Parts: sequence; C-alpha cells; structure tokens
Amino acid sequence: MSSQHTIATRIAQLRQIIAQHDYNYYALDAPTVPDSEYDRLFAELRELEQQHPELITNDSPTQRVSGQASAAFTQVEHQVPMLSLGNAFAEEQVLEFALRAEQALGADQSHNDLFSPAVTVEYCCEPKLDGLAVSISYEQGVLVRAATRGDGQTGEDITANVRTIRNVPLKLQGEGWPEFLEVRGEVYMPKVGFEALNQRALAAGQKPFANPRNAAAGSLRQLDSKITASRPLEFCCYGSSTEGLADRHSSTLQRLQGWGIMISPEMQVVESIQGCLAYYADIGQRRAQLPYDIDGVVFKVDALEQQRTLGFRAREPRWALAYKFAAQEEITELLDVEFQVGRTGAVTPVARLKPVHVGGVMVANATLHNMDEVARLGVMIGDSVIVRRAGDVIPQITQVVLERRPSDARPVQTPSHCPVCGSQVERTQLVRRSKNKQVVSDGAVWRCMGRLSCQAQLQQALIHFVARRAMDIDGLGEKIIEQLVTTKLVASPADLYRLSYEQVLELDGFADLSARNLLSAIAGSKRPRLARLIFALGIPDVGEETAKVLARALGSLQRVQQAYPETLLWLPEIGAEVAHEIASFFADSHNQAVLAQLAELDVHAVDEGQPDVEFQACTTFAGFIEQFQITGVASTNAQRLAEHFKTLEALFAADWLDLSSIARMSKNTAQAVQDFIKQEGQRQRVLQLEQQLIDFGMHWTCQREQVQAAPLAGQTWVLTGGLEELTREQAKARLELLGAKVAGSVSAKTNCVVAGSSAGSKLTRAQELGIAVLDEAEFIAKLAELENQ
Ligand code: JCF
Repeated sequence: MSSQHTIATRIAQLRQIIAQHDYNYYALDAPTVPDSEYDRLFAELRELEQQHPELITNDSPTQRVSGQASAAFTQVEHQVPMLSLGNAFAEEQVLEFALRAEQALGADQSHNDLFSPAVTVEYCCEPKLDGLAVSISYEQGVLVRAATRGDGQTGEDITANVRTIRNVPLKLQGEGWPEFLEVRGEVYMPKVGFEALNQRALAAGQKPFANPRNAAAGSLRQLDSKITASRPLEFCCYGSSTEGLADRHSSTLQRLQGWGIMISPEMQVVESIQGCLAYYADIGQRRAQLPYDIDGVVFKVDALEQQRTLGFRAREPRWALAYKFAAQEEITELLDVEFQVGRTGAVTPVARLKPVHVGGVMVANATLHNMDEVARLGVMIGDSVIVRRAGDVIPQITQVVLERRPSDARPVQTPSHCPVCGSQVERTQLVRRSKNKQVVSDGAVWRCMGRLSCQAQLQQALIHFVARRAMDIDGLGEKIIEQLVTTKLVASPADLYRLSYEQVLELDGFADLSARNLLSAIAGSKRPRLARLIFALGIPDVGEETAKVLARALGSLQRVQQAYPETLLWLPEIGAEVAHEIASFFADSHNQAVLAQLAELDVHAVDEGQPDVEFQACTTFAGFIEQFQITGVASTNAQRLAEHFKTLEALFAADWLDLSSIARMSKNTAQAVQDFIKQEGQRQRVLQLEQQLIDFGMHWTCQREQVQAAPLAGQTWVLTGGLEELTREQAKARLELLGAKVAGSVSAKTNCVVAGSSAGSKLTRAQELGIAVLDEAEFIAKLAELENQ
C-alpha cells in the first residue's frame, strides 16, 4: 500500500463505501453497520487525505459536515451553519484538545502582559445525546420554523413535526427574549418510550426499530405529522446561534431555560480539563441509569469571548469537543451457535463470536434468546453481525450485515438431541401471562426431554430447589451444587437429604463445622409450606404465584400430583398450557420417583389440608360439558345441555330424539354430541374426570352441600382496627375455615366488617354503604355460634 496508485484506489473505495453508509443512514434511516465501523472508515479516509492533500476532492465525505437533505421536505438554508463536533476517543486526545485551546488563549493574552497568570479555562460539560440535531427558530417569541441539520448549510423544514414534540414551547415563556431567536439541540426518544413503541410495533406485526436514535430519526422524518405526534420524542437544547444572550455558554443555556426551553439537567461547569475527565467518568458510570441513550459527553469552553478567540478549524469549533464512550455496538463474526440447557430443559441458542471490544469489554458470546429470534434476525453461521452491549445487560446481536455474508454461511440448526445428555429435544410453545392476564405467545422453545437425568437441568433444578424463596437451604451455593452433580453424589433434589457428614466433608472448602451447618440447614428444610414445596419442584411455568394457587386450592401435594389438566383448568389463573405443564411434570416417571423419595425422606409440607371451599364451589355441570370441546358446544349450548340433562348419566343415556328436542340447538350440534357420547374412550375419560372432581369435593352436585356446610361460603369479610382477644391471623384463619373470604378493603360486595379498637376509614366506609359491622365481642360470639353449627 505504498504506491500513490494503491492509495488513490483505497481513497476512492473509502469514499464510495462511506457515501453508501451515509445514504443508508440519512436517507433510508436504515444503517447496515454500527457507528464504530463508520467512524473507523472515516478516520482512515481522513488520515490518508491528510498524508496526501493533493488527493482531496470536493466530493469527499470529509469535506462536508455530514447528512444529506432528503427531497421529500422543503429545504431550509441555515442562517449560521450548524456545526459538527470534533471527536475524541481517548484521554490523551482530550488533553491534547485542552492543551491547544489553552495555549491559544494563553498566547493571545501573553503579548498584553508577560506576567499575567496562566490563563484559566472553564468548561461547560453535558451528556452527548444520541438523537438528531435540529434548529428551532422563534420570532417575537413564537415558534416559526424547525429544521434538521442536513449537511450543516441546508436542512429540511420539519416545522410541523417539531411542533408535535411536547416539551418544545410553541411560544416562549417569560420575557426579554430577542426578536429573533434560534435554538439548537437534539431530538431524541427516551428509552422507556422506545421500548413501548417497539412493543407496539411487534404487536402489530411491524418491524421494530434497531435503537432509539433510528426510532427518533424515523419519527421526525414522517411526512404525516400525526404519526410524529404519536411518537414519544423529546427535545433538549445545547446552544443558540443568536448572539448577545449572555457572555458564557452556560449562562446562555440558563437564559434559554428561563424561556421554557429544555436544557440538560446534567449540565455542569468545571474549572479545568481534569474536571472534564471526572465528569466523563461520572456520566459513564451512570450511563445505563439515564433515561435516554448517550454516546459520550460534550465539553465546551464556557466563556464566549474565549470561544471567539479560538474560532474554527475547517468546520469544527476549536472550543468544543465530543468525548465519545467506547462504542456500544461493534461488528464481528458469528463463529458458531451453541445450545445451552436451562432448568426446565429449554435449549437456547448462544452465539459464539469472534472476540471484539464492545463498550470497553471483550465480548465473545451473545444471547440469541430462542429460535424465533434466530429466524427474525435471519442470521447464519459465518455472518458478520452487529453486537450491542448496553449497560450491564447480556450482549445481543441486533442485526446481520447481509452484504458481507460469505458464500459458505451455514444455517443455524436446532439440535435434535440435547448437547449435554443426548436426550431427545422436542418443540413446545412457550406461553407467558402478562399482568392483565392476557396470554402472550413467547415463541417456540425447544426442550430437552432428559429432565433430571440431564446434568444441565439437574444442576439448575437444584439451584432452584434450594433457593431462598423455595426450600431456603442456606450454604448451598452454585459451586457446591456443581460439585455435588459432577461427583454424582446428588442426582436429584431428594439426594440432598441423603448426604452424609463424611460426604460433605470431602467437598472442597468444607471442614467439621461447615459440614455440620450444611447438614442441619438441609434437615431444617424438611417442613416447608406447601406453596414453597410446589414452587421448589421447578415445574415449567409454575412460579411462586401459581404455586400458591395450587397449594391453596388443592390443599395437598398428592392432589396437585394427581390432578388431571382438565381439573387444574378450574383453578383461577391456570390456563391450558400451564395445566398441561403441571400434569406432564407429574406424569414423568423420574419426577414421580423423586417425589416418592422426598416423602420417604420425611420431606412434607406443614400445611396440608382440604381443598379450598371456594374452589370446591366453582365447578358447574355446564362448565364441565364445555370442557369436552364438542364442535358447536360452547358456553350457550353447554348451558342448554346442562339444564336439560342435569347429570352425566342422563347425558350419556341421551338418544337422538332427546338431543333434537333441545330448543335452539342445531342438528349438526346434536349430531356432534351424539357422536361424542357414543365413543367409549371419551366416556371413560369424562367419567374419570368427574370422579376426580368428586374426590376433590369440586363436583357440581357436591356444590350445594359444600357451600352450605361452610356457613360463610361466598361471603367477604373485612377486618379493621385492633383486636384484643384474637390476632389478625387467628381471626382470618377462623373466618376462612367458615368459608368466608377476608378482604383488605370495603366495597359494596363486603358482607360484614369487624371493627376493632380505633377503626378508621374502613369503618366509616362500611357505615356509608350500610354494611353490617360487628365489634370484637360480637364477632367472637358469632364465630362461636357458627363453628358450633
Ligand atoms: O447532545 C448532542 N448530541 C450535542 C451535539 C451536544 C452539543 O453541545 C453539540 C452538538 C453538536 C454541535 N454542540 C454542537 C456545537
């Protein structure tokens, strides 16, 4: 690369590549490479041009600020050109910048007075927002125009769009503003708004934006400003081209703030370049917590007089510098995709990357979430990919650089067998329930069927089993569990209870006392509450909440274990997928063995009891029929069948005539019911289900007796104020035994309020609503009366 010819070729090549990236970025809002890659190409071009100034041409990308006006908007000429900033990527470049500036300022003073003290330079520091630079003009305090930076000379008129940004004042506040005022700043999308926007895009089946900057760019360049208005954009001002507002940059910003213009709350004036470096370190620390993306910090010489002295070099001010953070995005190669096995056997693809520095950390792995994500990215092994690492989160692949796909790129293939244990891998649909109970499909998941015979699953299962919110066994860290698994001392959670003193003593880092402590922690965990025990089992999709529902509703581990999925469907918040997961967990012979062993080893829930009265009362014959999922039999027809036949025996005995006589049920439906009840297999299954409901006390014919057996069934009581004779817990427990639900607040549905001493607003509310109120003595008498019935 020494001859003039090859250098000229390289320069031409770089110009062409950069021009293409500029077009992708500015005109299409669809960059194909990370900024870091662009910066490197640009730096290389600038370096070559500096060495060979004779090769500089007017059309070189280095000869304009950046950006390109798009044809769709009206062009606006900037009165004062919009500048770009010089960049620094290392501390020495910052010091060099300061040295030059301070020398220039010092030299300027020195001919006045040789003995003047060394010049002091104060700097104004602010975060460098990762958005789009815009100019906003006010005439007589009224917003008249907004424009993009464009190439620095000419931008696009985006007045209509900027007017939709909520924190941009359409009219300035206060007084004293000049007749004409131009403010400059960054339009950006806060992280929260960006996430929400992408969620909406995904839900609507649209392509999400790669990052908040692209989202802000795409939103600002909408021809329909109604769309812009629906996007969560914000503006933050970093300066003004209007002269004479103040004598310092920082006081200019403060004046603008007084007129209602948003400036950075992080803005700070420091006394030296050392202060700038400290500011950079501090913001860098807090970067992930800031509500918006930044890509560095900006330092500006604060005194405007000094700024004027320093002036410009080419089109960059000598009085300002952008000190960029290490790039959060980098380009690298996807060397391979491996598969990891989690606690529930989910086999997740993990990207093995050619190691690359991202945000100051060497990255060699990135998560790919699941195979749907692999499909969405369209990534193949051998591809060049963009890796992003934001804050402390796991690095992610955000994009494939398709132009660079090698001819031998290979598709990512789901393994048919578990990479750890060799068991079969099966595809299941992952389902998530959001807070408002909507069911959201979380994509397909491939799962190793090895359960606890798979070392990867066993290890994760044990970590989960001993966790604080599960069996709460202290002193069993991940390292120790790994040892227990690899030494084969423990092959299931039950084996933990079989560990001997001698075995524990053999483990790394154990001595007499620590071994005895661990064993007593294990032994001490043998009487968990039922909900914790269920949660500890690590049934896929059964979190703490679902475990509580199961424990409360069914009252014993045995019932949870025996429950058919159809039975579980009657429980609140348990849908078909979770019911299926629970049932198939307990159907697994390995899991059955572990449960039997746990029981043998005397691990029992302390609070086993009867099924909850409320759940016992929830079954209806119509609902039961609806579960059969006979074509044409949804809630209305199920109701008709239930009312007509009343019992399963009668329904099974029905003939065509009986069925046809049911009003407003179609012939086809009658036929479907007929077909269903004639199949022996179906009848057996339905009878089995009914038997289980009877066993659990949930059958519709038990309903009335059960409900009547509990004198307060269906009632809601509220306890308020202080009780003397009983604790809150005792009062609540006795009410619940009588079938009542105990609620925390009074509503029209409340049946009775127990008001202890100094009861407050709940008592008042009960009186307003005309709800029965008992004092403590009356309450105790009532409890005694009902309990003796
Ligand atoms: O936050 C920014 N991206 C930012 C850009 C901040 C500044 O103070 C700037 C800028 C671009 C040019 N100042 C200038 C002069």
